[in-house]
Amino acid sequence: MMEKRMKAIIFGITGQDGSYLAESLLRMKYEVVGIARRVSVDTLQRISHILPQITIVEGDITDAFSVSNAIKEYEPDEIYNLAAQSHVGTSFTQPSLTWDVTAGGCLNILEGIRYSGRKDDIKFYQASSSEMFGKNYSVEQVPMYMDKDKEHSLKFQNENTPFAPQSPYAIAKLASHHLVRNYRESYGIFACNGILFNHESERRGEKFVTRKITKWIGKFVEWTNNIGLKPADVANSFVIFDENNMVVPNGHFADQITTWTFPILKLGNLDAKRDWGHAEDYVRAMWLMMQQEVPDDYVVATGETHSVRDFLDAAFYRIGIEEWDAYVGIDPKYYRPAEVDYLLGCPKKAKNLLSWKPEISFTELVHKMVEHDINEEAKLQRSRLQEI
Ligand code: NAP
Ligand code: F7E
Repeated sequence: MMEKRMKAIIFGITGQDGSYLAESLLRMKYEVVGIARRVSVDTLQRISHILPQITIVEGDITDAFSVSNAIKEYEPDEIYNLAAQSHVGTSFTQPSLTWDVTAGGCLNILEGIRYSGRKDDIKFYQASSSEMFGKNYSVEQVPMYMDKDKEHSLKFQNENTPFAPQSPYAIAKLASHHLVRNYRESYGIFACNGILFNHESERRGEKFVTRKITKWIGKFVEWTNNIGLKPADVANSFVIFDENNMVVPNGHFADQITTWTFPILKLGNLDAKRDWGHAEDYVRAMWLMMQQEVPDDYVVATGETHSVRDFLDAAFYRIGIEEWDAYVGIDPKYYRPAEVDYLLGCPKKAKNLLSWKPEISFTELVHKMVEHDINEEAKLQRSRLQEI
């Protein structure tokens, strides 16, 4: 007898995680249905290579009818809610939209499951976030690495760390987090929260700090190629024109603006620390949570923390530049009204109960992203030249 194929609905399939999760489920022979909203531009780029293998359904997570209709029509075994207005900075300027999508959307799915007539046959995954911890952390006294008699305090967040959200995004995620727990306890729905710490990739949205940095590096390397220099050689010869914030190699002039100058990278808070992993590792954890007998909430993280400065160090180092200060300017417009300064997740529970561990290190992550964006820019340049 033919074994029944598992069927999953992914809300947020066009996003970074949605694309990796869809690929991974297809590899496991799932039938994949993706809900994508109608927008005036193409949002299917991240999944263009797998489009023939998946079913895309038009729907918006804020529209309760399209959500419940999709759940009724496609009768999934698993539902992954990855849809969100996921940019923390944007949540300060569009709090109401963030609330509707990031909190209301989750409620629409939970209600859709509750009234689907199959509530006991559907497993639900909610994309919770380390942002919910906000300024909070737990502290543990641990032995010093070299001197076992001495202790130092380790600050971390795990499933027991109290939440103290610092942004409209985090508050909306926390509302969803509690809704998931409440629907699990009230209606016996298999619903779990993955409290995922930052995870990035070559497909990361370009407004997040990691990708913003690696995209800039990709463009910068292409520019240095065009003027016949290596990135590290520019470092020895460039000057910065303050008024324009342009990189200009010595002996050239700012009025030769298009060819000989390049805008510096403008960022906000460089001291924020994040626990950064690779998205491919993290979608594996999502699936593992859904294969358990009992639904539960899990922290997914690497257990390491790095500042934005550390990311810059590793990214610039990849192109042979050790001193990057002059290439990076601070623009207060990227500061947030309230910041999350420090995130370091303790993934012990996920390691013990899901046998999950990340495979891609921080340095590998940075290098993968930098190399990808250098190659992408080179490809773009070639296609531009072919058009001429
Ligand atoms: P992402 O790239 O920003 O993707 C978000 C997805 O949500 C996109 O597919 C987007 O569709 C969709 N979406 C937005 N508004 C929608 C609406 N009204 N109706 C239907 N779909 C809508 O985010 P990600 O990095 O993949 O993250 C996936 C999820 O995990 C998000 O919920 C995020 O908040 C959460 N999370 C992410 C991280 C991280 O570090 N990446 C950490 C913790 C939690 P469009 O393509 O049309 O915009
Ligand atoms: O900021 C600082 C910024 O926007 C990281 C989302 O996936 O992870 C993500 O949220 C840090 C912050 O990610 C710029 O102030 C400096 O301290 O890349 P980000 P995020 O806010 O940590 C969590 C877990 C999620 O759930 C979210 O969905 O970098 N920073 N300069 C900057 N950030 C940005 N975006 N742009 C800058 O120019």
